[in-house]
Amino acid sequence: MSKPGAHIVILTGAGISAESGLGTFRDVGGLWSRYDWRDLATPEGFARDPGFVLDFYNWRRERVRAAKPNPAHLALARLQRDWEGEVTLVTQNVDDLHEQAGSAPVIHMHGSHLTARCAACGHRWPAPREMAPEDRCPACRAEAARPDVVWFGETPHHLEAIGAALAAADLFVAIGTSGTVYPAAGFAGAARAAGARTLMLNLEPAENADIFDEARHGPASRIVPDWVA
Ligand code: BJW
Repeated sequence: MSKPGAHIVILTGAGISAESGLGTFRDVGGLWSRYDWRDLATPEGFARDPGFVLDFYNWRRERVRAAKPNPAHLALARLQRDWEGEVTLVTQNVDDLHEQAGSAPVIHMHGSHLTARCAACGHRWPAPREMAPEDRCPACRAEAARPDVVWFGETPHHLEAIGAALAAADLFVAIGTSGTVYPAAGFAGAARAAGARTLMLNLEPAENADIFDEARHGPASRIVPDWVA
């Protein structure tokens, strides 16, 4: 842990939700080993075959709606509530398991499964159970409904607020993320350059492991509560 009053910035990835039954992307059997991300997680793939992409997200949204937070999410919510300093929680995940666990606020840098977005006017609304290519935006009526997630080549959300938190961090902790996708994979380096200590909590060493001062390996449901305790 860190000294009382310290500012802790936490970045979570798919690994924290793995034990809640949601698949990761790059592990053996992960989503990107079974599906081509160029077809499913790029604006070009969506333009080529919107029905295929929406079906993929309809299936994943259904799984997210059924998922429950695990002890790692609950431990972070406890930390955020009880810590005497500031805790900035940034997630790459598009599920709502941090919120279900009681965390607030949560910075969703890659968007959310639970909202839809209009590709024409940017309006957001609660995602219906099934999205279809002919869905209209409730604000501008364009046939341009898309999942409210950040695909490759698109700019992640809230980068200014995240940058400010990294610059002020005393401790940066990455949990359940492979350290392969930028800009998130660069956050540990940015925090360290600004003087923070860096800690990785992951099943195995991440791609960017050399940036961390300390690493603890194991399932998030065990190592996160152990760290918070
Ligand atoms: C456990 C566990 C357990 C398992 N307990 N741990 C060349 C070089 C550098 C960058 C680029 C490049 N070419 C292109 C780029 C940019 C590109 C990028 O980084 N590509 C790389 C792949 C090379 N990035 C982008 O395009 C981003 N935008 C961008 O850069 O804009 C430009 C810009 C930058 C800065 C300022 C302004 C503008 C956008 C990236 C969007 C990523 N989108 C996705 C899909 C979201 C929607 C959806 O869910 O479908 O986001 S892809 C996917 O990867 C998803 C995730 O959020 C993201 C990260 O994955 P994550 O969370 O790390 O999961 P995994 O599966 O990789 O890792 C899980 C880890 O958990 C593993 O290590 C396991 O061991 C561990 N684990 N079980 C603990 N029980």
